[in-house]
Amino acid sequence: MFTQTAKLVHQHLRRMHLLHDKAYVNGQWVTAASNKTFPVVNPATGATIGTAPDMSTQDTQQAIEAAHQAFQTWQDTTAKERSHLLRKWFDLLVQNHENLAQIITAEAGKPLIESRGEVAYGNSFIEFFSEEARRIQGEIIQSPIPGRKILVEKQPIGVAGLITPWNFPHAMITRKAGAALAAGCTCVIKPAEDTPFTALALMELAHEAGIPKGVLNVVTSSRENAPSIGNLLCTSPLVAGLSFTGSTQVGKLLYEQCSTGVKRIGLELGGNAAFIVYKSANVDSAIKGAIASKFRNCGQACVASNRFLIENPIYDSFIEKLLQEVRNLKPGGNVGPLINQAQFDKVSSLVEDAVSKGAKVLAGAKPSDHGKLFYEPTVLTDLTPEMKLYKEEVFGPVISIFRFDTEEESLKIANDTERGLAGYFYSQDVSQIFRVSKKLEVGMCGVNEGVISTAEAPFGGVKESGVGREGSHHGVDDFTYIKYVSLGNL
Ligand code: TXE
Repeated sequence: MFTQTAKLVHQHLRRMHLLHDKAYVNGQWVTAASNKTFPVVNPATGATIGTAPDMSTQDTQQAIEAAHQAFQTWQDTTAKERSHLLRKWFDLLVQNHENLAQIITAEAGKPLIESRGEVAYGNSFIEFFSEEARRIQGEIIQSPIPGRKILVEKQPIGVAGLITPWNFPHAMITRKAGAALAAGCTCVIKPAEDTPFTALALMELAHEAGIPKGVLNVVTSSRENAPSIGNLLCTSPLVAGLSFTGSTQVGKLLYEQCSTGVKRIGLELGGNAAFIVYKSANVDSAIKGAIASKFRNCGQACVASNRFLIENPIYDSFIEKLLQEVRNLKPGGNVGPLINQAQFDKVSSLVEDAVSKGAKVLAGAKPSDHGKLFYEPTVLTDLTPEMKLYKEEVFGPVISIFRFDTEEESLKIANDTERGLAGYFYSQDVSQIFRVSKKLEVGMCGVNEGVISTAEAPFGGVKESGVGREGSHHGVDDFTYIKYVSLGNL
């Protein structure tokens, strides 16, 4: 069911049938067996835009069985066939670029320009994996036994469970599903409860592209049902592996659940990225990178910079220029809302904790009067390790600044975290670039750049930020297993 607000969204959509209020299982648009639904709210306006099926394990079981059935034939399609289907899906995604962006904005509240950017990024994974499908190759290893050959090939693992977050409701699905389909796997996707409609719009276009029934399935659910659905995906013998993007807390739980069946798991969890500016840096370029890295998606990105470390000689000029740029950020204009009340409360309480322990407020540090879930772009200095902001991912529009005197000190602070997803630094000293990029304990490192994600590069972290890599040719590894065939003489 869609509400009046959704009808406004419809008016912008050339292809109205992209908005679905039913889930997608075995090529069919279906309600929950219980007939229950849950509301989906636009965080920018507070309006309920519609309802989606509140599915349970019973519905998920059907989706798993459909995916398992579909795998029996999908695994035998040729790489070329899979590549062509993914390409068709990509072409439809491109044709519907604006429609998809409108849906993302309606349910995630992002400024339209950011949603358009996400669609381009999300689409690029389907394009990349349509090509990569044909490059999943094996090898022949020399055997010590005369006449024998050892053939090594990558085979699809089977049904993959994909649990995705709300911060990039399009791209987090295509990054996983593109790789899974290229590898020859089938999927059961559980999108975040905040953003089911983008997932369903992607399914409409996959359906139109001719991706066979059961190959992609989307099970929508409320937050209450997510744990039991997650548990089923982790423990069902028909599911071969799980790929999850979300909080570290839920990631750890799923890791544990997957261990019972020794199931494959890819985890892309939270980060706590350092953004270091050394004295040789081009400060203007660092400011540009800092703003993009921090305020994109209102700071709700796992690769967003969390802790800004500025070398003493350029500290004052950096802060001065930064504040000029922060004044140009407008909640409700170029900065969107936080996704929901829980995230809003998290940001407010982390800022309050820091301020109560002595952090100095240079900008913001309060709710914006633009709307309920909007928070003022915030700049804090004089941070200390006792403050929660030092260790926790804020996932909001908050810049926390630290001052340092030596490279050694900067690395000590940067690596003093359990997370290790992304890290950034600005420097024009070549030997420093090599030293620091080696020493930062992260899976992704931006040097003189603040936004580095692309379909061609392997995305993922170390420490508690997760296991596995998504995107790039490494992205298919989570969805394939290596089999060797030892070929003797006839
Ligand atoms: O995440 P959850 P939340 C971080 C960020 C954010 C925090 C909390 O720091 O502030 O996590 O966000 C599903 N079994 N990231 O609460 O709960 C849920 O339905 C199975 C980083 O939104 O992890 C949704 O589909 N699934 C991040 C998905 O997990 C469960 C992106 C993510 O929700 C489940 C988002 C369970 N027990 C948040 N509980 C990133 N890495 O980009 C929830 N889910």
